[in-house]
Amino acid sequence: MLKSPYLQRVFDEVRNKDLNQPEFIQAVETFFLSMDELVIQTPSIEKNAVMERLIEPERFIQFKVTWVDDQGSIKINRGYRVQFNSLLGPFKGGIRFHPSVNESTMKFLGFEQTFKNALTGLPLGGAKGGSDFNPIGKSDQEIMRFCQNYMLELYRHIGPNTDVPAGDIGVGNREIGYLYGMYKKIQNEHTGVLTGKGLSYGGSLVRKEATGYGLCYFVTEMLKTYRRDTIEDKKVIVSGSGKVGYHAAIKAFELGAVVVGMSDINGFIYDQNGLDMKAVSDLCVNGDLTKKYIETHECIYGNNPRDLWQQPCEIAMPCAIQNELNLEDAKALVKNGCFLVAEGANMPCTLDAENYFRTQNILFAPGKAANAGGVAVSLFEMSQNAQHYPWRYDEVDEKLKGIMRDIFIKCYSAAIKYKDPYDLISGANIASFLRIYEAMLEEGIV
Ligand code: NDP
Ligand code: 2IT
Repeated sequence: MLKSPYLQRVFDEVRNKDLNQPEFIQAVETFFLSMDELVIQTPSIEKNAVMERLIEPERFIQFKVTWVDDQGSIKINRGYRVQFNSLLGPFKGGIRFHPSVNESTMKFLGFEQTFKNALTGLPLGGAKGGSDFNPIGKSDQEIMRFCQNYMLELYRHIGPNTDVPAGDIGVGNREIGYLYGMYKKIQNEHTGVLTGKGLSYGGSLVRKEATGYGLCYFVTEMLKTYRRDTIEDKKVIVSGSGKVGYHAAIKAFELGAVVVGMSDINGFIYDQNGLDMKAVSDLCVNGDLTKKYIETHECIYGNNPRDLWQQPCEIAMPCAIQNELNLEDAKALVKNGCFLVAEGANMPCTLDAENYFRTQNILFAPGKAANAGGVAVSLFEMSQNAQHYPWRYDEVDEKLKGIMRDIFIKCYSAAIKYKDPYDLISGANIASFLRIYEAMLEEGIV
């Protein structure tokens, strides 16, 4: 129940209208819960119908992707691009290939991306795209044919100053390469239309590491501010061992943390003395981390990735997928000594898990702030493409650190001013909202 009758009315309306979109409703609810007092204190938000305007995507594109598998069978998938909000800059956000992709997941991701991108302080609107195509078990040729056919429709909706997609779950360097190759063939031009490109054709150094590294930089700022401490010697568990999880684990280890647990779709691995990070590094390259790790290492293993949350740690970094950590998992983490949770994934914690952490005074880094390093370096990639000049590794890494520090300060300052110093969820929502709200008023009713 929201305190502002206006917010409650808008929430009831969207819940009725988008009844079959639970992830989107969840993202809106979390956001509205942070905005309650500010909306009551600021009548112009209602007068300008700001919330109604914010929760409606500017454009929702759905299209058919037809492709042929290696056996010659014709396959049909659904392709999407949701161009959520362009108040601050061109639409920007990743593409996800995963069977769970549908209207609801696309809209929640586009909505979150809008606020995340606002927090970076950079000129970026919010978007997301994807398909229910499942890349697991597909051959390289099948992946290429799918990507090419997806781009055959997507190309007409994107452009370096219109909408710039990137990777997400199931879309990495290989897929971005195939997507970019097809875009270039159709448009006959090399532009910064996708980010996360290979280094040989316009990619940026540090882009592939940026989300995971940025997450650790954000956690470092939190530990310094709230506990006058560092990540050194802290026991960390990281779920997911893809682009985000792997690089978060590696950076945490480099900074002196003890990475005790990781997971992938097949299960989890846990060693209270710390995983062998050289082996993790070698195995993550080809996927299947958990299955292969247990062939050569003694450790605790379970075939349900969710059971990772039952293992003791001090810092938990959920870096896999939405709603991977529920109330029961949250209780187990707290009981076993976890004092900080940092979201590398988008909305990995359910709303009741998030609320439980709050009641237990757990330090909590919301995804839209803590995982913004990836999209920030994407903007650096766009800048390098526009300049036709690549930046050095240390230059990009320093800029990433600066951006993560700034995001933390923005969230922390807004939390102090509008809620309480520990409420970074509200801090992130309010700080990003204020930037978008200012642009909305200045750009008029469009
Ligand atoms: P990847 O596809 O590279 O990796 C996803 C990882 O999660 C894989 O290791 C996968 O296992 C694992 N996984 C999937 N489902 C589960 C599950 N239920 N439990 C445990 N592990 C699971 O994706 P990314 O690393 O790019 O994205 C991960 C998250 O981070 C997503 O929420 C994404 O939106 C978010 N994010 C990504 C950014 C980016 O730049 N890539 C930026 C900001 C946020 P397996 O390999 O076995 O399938
Ligand atoms: O969720 C995200 O921020 C991403 N998948 C990265 C988006 C981007 O445009 O780099």
